[in-house]
Amino acid sequence: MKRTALITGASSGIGKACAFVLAKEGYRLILCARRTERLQELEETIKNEHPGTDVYTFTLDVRDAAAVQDAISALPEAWKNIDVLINNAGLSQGLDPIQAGKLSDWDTMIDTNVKGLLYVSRAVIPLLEKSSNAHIINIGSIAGKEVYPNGNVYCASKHAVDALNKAMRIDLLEKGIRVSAINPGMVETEFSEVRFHGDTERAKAVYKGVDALTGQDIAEVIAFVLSRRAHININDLLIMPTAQATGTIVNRK
Ligand code: NDP
Ligand code: 8X3
Repeated sequence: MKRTALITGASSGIGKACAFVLAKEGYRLILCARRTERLQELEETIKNEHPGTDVYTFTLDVRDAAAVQDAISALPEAWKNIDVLINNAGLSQGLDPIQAGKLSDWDTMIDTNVKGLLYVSRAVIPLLEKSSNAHIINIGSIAGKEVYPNGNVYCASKHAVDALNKAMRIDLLEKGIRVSAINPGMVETEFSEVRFHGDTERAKAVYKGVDALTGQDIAEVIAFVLSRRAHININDLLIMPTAQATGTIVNRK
């Protein structure tokens, strides 16, 4: 029987790459994000590239607790058997010292990366409990393993994801639900453009002279983690570009 995966933040970057890789692996896909048009285009492209893939999309802002619960409750019966949750939706806003940080940036990061992940998990876990092979993948970051200058609140939000990943594994142990953290270093996606509020030049400079990871690189690792035999849980992976030693030490050519 085909497994069904729900991916948050599927409209771009790592989430979008996961959708393609899991479609290739034969998964049924539930894809959500805020940008509806992107999701519609994605559904069409996946169905063209991987004919026969079942895809269900819905627009969702993970910061809205009521909308999250309503969307999951409103899933058609055929889509209520969820085996895999990929908590990927997330972002960074700003790169300022803590004494100059913008409160709205802080709220957005905490509301999305921490509270959003919790809201989605709370709504989806009761459905995962019905699966005989359930797995939650939490997308953390190198920023959840170390703190770098001006990373303050983003790093705190990803440290929270690290803690929640561990907490989920404890709380869900008796349910047999696997929980894995995937913590990437630098991945070239829309991440920096979002962090710098649309300043594309500043965003491009982040990846200049570095062979950064791609969404595809991360998605392939996730597919590997998901495909282990049921008694194996890969707890926690830190995946860096070869040219990146820490959050800030990068070998640029
Ligand atoms: P992208 O900006 O390319 O993708 C982020 C995705 O998150 C988009 O699909 C976006 O969709 C979605 N998203 C953001 N806010 C919300 C929201 N409020 N509700 C629903 N969806 C939302 O970046 P990445 O692919 O790089 O980021 C994916 C994850 O990977 C994030 O959690 C990020 O922190 C993490 N990460 C990224 C790294 C990198 O270097 N790129 C490294 C380590 C971790 P939409 O705007 O349509 O809602
Ligand atoms: C994204 C990677 O190094 O910008 O989580 O924090 S970093």
